[in-house]
Amino acid sequence: MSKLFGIFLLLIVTVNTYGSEVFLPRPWAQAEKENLSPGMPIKDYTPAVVPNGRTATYKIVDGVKVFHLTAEPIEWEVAPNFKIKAWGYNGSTPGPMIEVCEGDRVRIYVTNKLPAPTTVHWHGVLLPCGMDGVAGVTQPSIPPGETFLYEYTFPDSGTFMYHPHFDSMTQEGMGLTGMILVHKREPDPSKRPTRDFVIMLQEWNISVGTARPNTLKIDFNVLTMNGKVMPATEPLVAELGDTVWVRYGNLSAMDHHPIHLHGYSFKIIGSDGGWAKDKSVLLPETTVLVPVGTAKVIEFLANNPGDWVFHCHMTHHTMNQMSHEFPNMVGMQTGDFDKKVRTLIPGYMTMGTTGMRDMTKTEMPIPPNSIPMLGYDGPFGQTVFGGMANILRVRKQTDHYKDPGPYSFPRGSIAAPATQGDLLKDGIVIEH
Ligand SMILES: [Cu+2]
Repeated sequence: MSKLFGIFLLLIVTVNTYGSEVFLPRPWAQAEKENLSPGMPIKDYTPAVVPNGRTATYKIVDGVKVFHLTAEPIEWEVAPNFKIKAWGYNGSTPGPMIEVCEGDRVRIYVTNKLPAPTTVHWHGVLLPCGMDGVAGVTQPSIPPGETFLYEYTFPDSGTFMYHPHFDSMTQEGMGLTGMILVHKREPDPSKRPTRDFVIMLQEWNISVGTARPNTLKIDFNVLTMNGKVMPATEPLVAELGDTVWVRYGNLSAMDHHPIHLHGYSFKIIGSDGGWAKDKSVLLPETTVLVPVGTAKVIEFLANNPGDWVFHCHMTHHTMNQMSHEFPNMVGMQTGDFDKKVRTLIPGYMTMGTTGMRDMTKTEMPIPPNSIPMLGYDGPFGQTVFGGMANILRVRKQTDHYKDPGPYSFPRGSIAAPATQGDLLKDGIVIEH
């Protein structure tokens, strides 16, 4: 009897002391135990595409994928004739995308070539606390000139990000950001997305004619997708019938970006927290809000050919280096004011009286190294539109990801001036 009581007591003590250790699942511990061999592109996953960007290179050492990130000051071209003095990883902002498979073990070396201490936080990745990269809380910061090593196993597929967790306002604001893609191991390519695009959203305050982002400001005049503004953004190319994923990450300082896609209805199938369990119950959307510090994955079937813009729907985020101090000129009657001023300043023109279109005229002299009002020139003219925007080109046939150029519209399918006959037929009366 006393022996039985002893066992009972031991059980209670065991459960109380080690209960949480035994029963709470730690995904990374599970993944470490499984000890899978490194996931391979094509065989295990279809590599994603980073428009305007790059995928990080790695080598495999004893079954571990080894990456090396260097945080450093860089010169970065946001658009032709506009280079900024940013901070990046391995020469770019955002840094190269880290692309791995669920169950992959990685060793990531981080070299600090910045003038300040830094760390790297692996945003959204479920990993042991000591690898979380928070300066002061989980590790000492990496001093300038030093290299730290992070080592962990990715338990889950998903869309994650990386960025410093030391003076984040300055360091992320200067451009230290990057995406992490962890693919599901899927041997059957037909069960994978056909095209998988990755876009990091960032925002910058850069005064016209200067090159250094001002990270102290909380309003932004340069809004980028993968470090570029439209018209420098590389179009996404898809073929009719493709299942397309677009994965957005947002490491802007202050703004959530509602990214709207024309011509399609899509579903938001994942975030940096995981995947939707049942896609059939998801609400169809045309705009995905990507809040600061999140990633969102959208899925759609490419069934509508054409050139479809997608862009942040905050209209100020689709204007390049617009000054918020510009006087409000809309509706102003200038009379013969321009003619009079031209006697003093040849070529003078009052701008902005009908909106922002005047500013996009290419003959306008602009300060060196700036993109004030740089807009997208399409086959039909100027959109007065740039910044956090891009185009999805869907075609019947594509040459992989090669830009097919502007869409050739089927005859008679373009909005055109109404004829007298049209107006008469439908009884439309224009009042003069
Ligand atoms: Cu926006």
